Amino acid sequence: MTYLAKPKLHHPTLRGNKLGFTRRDYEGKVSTLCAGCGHDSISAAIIQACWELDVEPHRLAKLSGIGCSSKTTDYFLGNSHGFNSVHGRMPAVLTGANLGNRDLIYLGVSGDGDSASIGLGQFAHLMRRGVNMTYILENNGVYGLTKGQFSATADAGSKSKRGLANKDAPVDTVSLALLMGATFVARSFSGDKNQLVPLVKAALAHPGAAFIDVISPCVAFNNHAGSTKSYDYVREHNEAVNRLDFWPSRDAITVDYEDGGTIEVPQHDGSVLRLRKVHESYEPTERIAAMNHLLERQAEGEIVTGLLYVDPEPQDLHRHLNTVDTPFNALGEKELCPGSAMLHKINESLR
Ligand SMILES: Cc1ncc(C[n+]2csc(CCOP(=O)(O)OP(=O)(O)O)c2C)c(N)n1
Ligand code: SF4
Ligand SMILES: [Mg+2]
Repeated sequence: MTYLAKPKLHHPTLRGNKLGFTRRDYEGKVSTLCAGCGHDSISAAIIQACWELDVEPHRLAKLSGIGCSSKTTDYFLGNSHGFNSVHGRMPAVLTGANLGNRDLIYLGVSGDGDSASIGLGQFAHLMRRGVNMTYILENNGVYGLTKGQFSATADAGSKSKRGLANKDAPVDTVSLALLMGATFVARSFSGDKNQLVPLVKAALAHPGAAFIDVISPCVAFNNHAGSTKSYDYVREHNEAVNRLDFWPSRDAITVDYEDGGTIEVPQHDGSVLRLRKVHESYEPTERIAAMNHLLERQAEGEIVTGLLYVDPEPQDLHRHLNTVDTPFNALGEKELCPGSAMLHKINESLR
């Protein structure tokens, strides 16, 4: 299939967004993943979210590591910047790119092997530094690309395709992201487009470290009875804490919910998150409450999904470092090399 180029023709009735682009303009190459792989549904959600948000493709940079999940950046946003890095090293490359040009929208895509094994340290530091980006972890509990070994996110007791039970405790990337200081933390399911698309939109608009763990079944190696990352298992154990709507600006709010409590979280840029609570007591702006809820429900065997935590006043790496508003890559030699007198002054101030 890979040698078949996608046709570029669009049906004349396809609707355009504010920029005049159709949804197809946000697609990438033909996917080479297994038919039914959850990762393809996540790519479709990213395409939909970027189209609905009117993202200018040249303003977005997508970065990934290694794995079936990390290959997906080739299958969406074919007109955006892209960098497929090495295994577990996407966070460092993304951080460097973000420091060099703060004006782009950064989207990191990774797998559970890429993030929770070889890349665990990088993952933790990306979150604690508050790098302004959206990190989507396509979580299937196995190393899909290397033929289905258990990954570090596989639940204890979960069975492999050949019937062996996993004995090790899992790394819960959502708990870890909360602990490390990410300012937007969510979990979703590749099979729930209605939940996932607004989450991706809200994460892309969030001016800080946004993390979405998406359970994404591997149909080749982890979709059997006994697996806790199969389509059937996730459908049966999925407990949404809330349903999210995202408005890019305050003026556009037209919908009012009738049932269940709602909470509105205004963002810095004037956009608004509106959450319909499924669990009345759930408070998404309290980090400790989010961690407690997650652990309590996990103990009951539930997979909690939805927007679990958001900080309406996030700070990012550039704020921490007090960098100038102009992206570094747009500064000239004069600003970057202010001369030996200035260097001397800086050195003196540090003595
Ligand atoms: C340094 C290094 N070690 C090991 C590998 C082999 N390898 C390739 S992909 C992968 C795991 C991918 O798993 P995951 O990130 O969960 O992606 P998935 O294929 O499941 O989407 C491994 C171990 C590698 N490419 N590079
Ligand atoms: S091996 Fe698994 S993760 Fe990889 S493409 Fe196939 S179904 Fe998807
Ligand atoms: Mg995986």
